[in-house]
Amino acid sequence: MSLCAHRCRRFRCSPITKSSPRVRLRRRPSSRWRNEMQIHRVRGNDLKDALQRARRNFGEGALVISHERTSDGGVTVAVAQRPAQAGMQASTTSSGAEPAKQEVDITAYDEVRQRLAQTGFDAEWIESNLRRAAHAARHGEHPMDRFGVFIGSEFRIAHLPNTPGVTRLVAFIGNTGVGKTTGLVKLGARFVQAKRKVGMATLDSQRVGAVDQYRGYAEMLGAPMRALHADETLTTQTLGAHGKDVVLLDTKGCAESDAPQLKALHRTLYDQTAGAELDTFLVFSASASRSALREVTEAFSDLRLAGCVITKIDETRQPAAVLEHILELGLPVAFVSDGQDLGLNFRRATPELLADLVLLGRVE
Ligand SMILES: Nc1nc2c(ncn2[C@@H]2O[C@H](COP(=O)(O)OP(=O)(O)OP(=O)(O)O)[C@@H](O)[C@H]2O)c(=O)[nH]1
Ligand SMILES: [Mg+2]
Repeated sequence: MSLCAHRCRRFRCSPITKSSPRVRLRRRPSSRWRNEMQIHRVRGNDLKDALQRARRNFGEGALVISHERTSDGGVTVAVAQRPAQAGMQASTTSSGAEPAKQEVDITAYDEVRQRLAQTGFDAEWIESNLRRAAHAARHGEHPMDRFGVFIGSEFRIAHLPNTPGVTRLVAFIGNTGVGKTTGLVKLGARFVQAKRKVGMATLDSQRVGAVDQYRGYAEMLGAPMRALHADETLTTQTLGAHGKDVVLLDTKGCAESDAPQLKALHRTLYDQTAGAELDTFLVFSASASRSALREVTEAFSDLRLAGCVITKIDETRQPAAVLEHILELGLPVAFVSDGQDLGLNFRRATPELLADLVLLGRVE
């Protein structure tokens, strides 16, 4: 087993993917919800293996609430654990006396605490998450390993369906200049490399130069491109989606003014029976402020999002605001972009990569 840069052993704990990839934003879960129940997702080679791991990590009293098969043939189980149970489990493995009342010891987590402060997390977030991580610690586990695994498994990873005969319309939405167009082109390059039939379309047709820029990228990828006007009905025909595996739909920045049009787009596409499915991803810049993140999320809160993309992680060593925001929303992460280069720097999100971001402020 290898150690990653923050001494987190790669292991098989990962966020569960819901059977339906689309999610509604979970707006600010109340602290009551958080305090009542902890949900953990544990992955194993098969159901038996996953259950054994869950039992080992979270105790006999943890309640299995769901299980599902993953694309690589494994199984992920979701288990619920009440804080009292977690406290009991932590203490039974140590002294055994007064289990539920005993406070978990986090004095060994100073190095983790310092790392998290450097990445920009605030003290309250740090202490509460250190406690949650420490509750499920196993004997002899290094605090950095424990926290890396814990926090990686707190993120949800976006599911990217690939159904033969169904065209996926992948739309990137978000604030101006966050990297929507660049991200779609990088994604397009991955699809082309994987020999998928790619189409491109843009709703950003009013801004000077935007259509020409996107057309240039489409030519570079060898993909046909459609420029759509704001009042155009968005169908598989107008989007040029027929016969394509995927159509990459660019949108214009400035969240608030896009929202009505995108809501109409969702309605139009969901009403259609033609084989096309829309996956909308909200794009966040890693250096965005907490208020900007809240604003854009609010603007699109009625949309059914498939997940989010984090861009520009190369521009900051303190991505705490965006990571906290995503965790709070429970929004699945699809990709992480760390550079301007179109051919590189667009990675599929994984629990390990997100743990790197939390603990190091960068990906390795
Ligand atoms: N450093 C860095 N720059 C990026 C990244 N992604 C995009 N950019 C740059 O950010 C700038 C804006 O990118 P765009 O893709 O045009 O952003 P957009 O969201 O489409 O912008 P609008 O269409 O104007 O709303 C460009 O200079 C990109 O090269 C990234 O991951 N890292
Ligand atoms: Mg753009």
